[in-house]
Amino acid sequence: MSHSERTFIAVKPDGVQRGLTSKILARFEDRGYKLVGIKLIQADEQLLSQHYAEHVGKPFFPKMVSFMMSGPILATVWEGKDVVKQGRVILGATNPLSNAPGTIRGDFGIDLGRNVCHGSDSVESANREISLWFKKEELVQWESNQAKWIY
Ligand code: RTP
Ligand code: MG
Repeated sequence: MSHSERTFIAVKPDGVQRGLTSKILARFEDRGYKLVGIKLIQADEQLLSQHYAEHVGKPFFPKMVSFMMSGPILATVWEGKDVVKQGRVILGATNPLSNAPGTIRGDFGIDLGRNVCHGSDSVESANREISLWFKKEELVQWESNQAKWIY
């Protein structure tokens, strides 16, 4: 069984500083998604302006960029069936008032800005964001040996 759909999930500076990275990775692993890329990055304004190109010029943009530069970001790429849409479900809604418990944002935050994590909002965004944050050789294609380990 192989699924090529991939998404870009990032733990934002607040999530890294609060020590939530392992919990966030666990939610994707527990759901059955495959980690194919991971690194800690101190993002600069240029990268963030490209990443959030759709928001350049909006009133909240400068504050959002300075928050995203306030510490390292854990950048990850996950692979699996419907991972883009499912990733957004695992993250929770943008509006804190719509966040159900059980989602990352719903469990770990109440703030619209400091919302712990980012997830690509479409397959097109995912492909664009993955190529922005990762070099091709930083993504690892691998197969699980679980069938050989679990009887
Ligand atoms: P993200 O891109 O970070 O995963 O968040 P998202 O898709 O759920 O939300 P999006 O609309 O892409 O907005 C990007 C980030 O901008 C901040 N934001 N502030 N009105 C506001 O002050 C406002 N609206 C959005 C949020 O931190 C959101 O994560
Ligand atoms: Mg977004």
